[in-house]
Amino acid sequence: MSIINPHTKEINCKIVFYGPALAGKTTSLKALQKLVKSSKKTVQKEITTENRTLFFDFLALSSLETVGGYRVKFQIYTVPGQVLYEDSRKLLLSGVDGIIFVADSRLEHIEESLSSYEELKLNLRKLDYNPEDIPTVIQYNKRDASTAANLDELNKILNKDKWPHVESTASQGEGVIDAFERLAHEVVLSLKQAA
Ligand SMILES: Nc1nc2c(ncn2[C@@H]2O[C@H](COP(=O)(O)OP(=O)(O)OP(=O)(O)O)[C@@H](O)[C@H]2O)c(=O)[nH]1
Ligand SMILES: [Mg+2]
Repeated sequence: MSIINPHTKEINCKIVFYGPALAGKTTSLKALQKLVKSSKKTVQKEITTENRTLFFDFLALSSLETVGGYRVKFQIYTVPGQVLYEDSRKLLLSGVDGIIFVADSRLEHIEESLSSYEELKLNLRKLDYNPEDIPTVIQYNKRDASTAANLDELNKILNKDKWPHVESTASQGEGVIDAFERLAHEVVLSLKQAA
């Protein structure tokens, strides 16, 4: 749920990177931080991370977009993908305005991506959201891997809900900005529709 601050004329939106363990969520957030900074957009940075995410990583970005004279800001979180942290994942979805689902493109990891996606929908429902109402982009990561499945196959298995999808190799910074901009566009659109 976006938070509107009439004093600072800002709308704060919450974006969550969700997906299975080791799919590349933290790598994507770090790449986003680096790339946005180098293209001179406003960034407040604060990433708290271990090699494996234990609770969340966080990045705040200020967009140049305005809605009704209010500047749009994004509070971006990654969930910990390891199976045992399900409670944290659910907690982090509270108040979400948009989701980047980071899937592992490698064929041998497709089951993990699928069960993480099903868990995402279940957790959204538990929080009384209709998953269809939350703008989502599917980011197919690890496109550089030799066992990466082709996009048609991935979409057939993982994207039955037909969300926009983007290919990425987060470890090389490729596709990460695309995925974020795609989602930011959808989130701003839904804010404008609600305004
Ligand atoms: N080959 C390749 N490796 C990647 C890519 N993206 C991330 N990795 C590697 O995959 C591993 C896991 O990446 P993380 O970003 O920590 O994964 P995560 O989804 O945050 O994992 P959790 O925090 O456990 O949920 C690291 O060794 C990354 O360097 C990619 O596009 N290609
Ligand atoms: Mg992580």
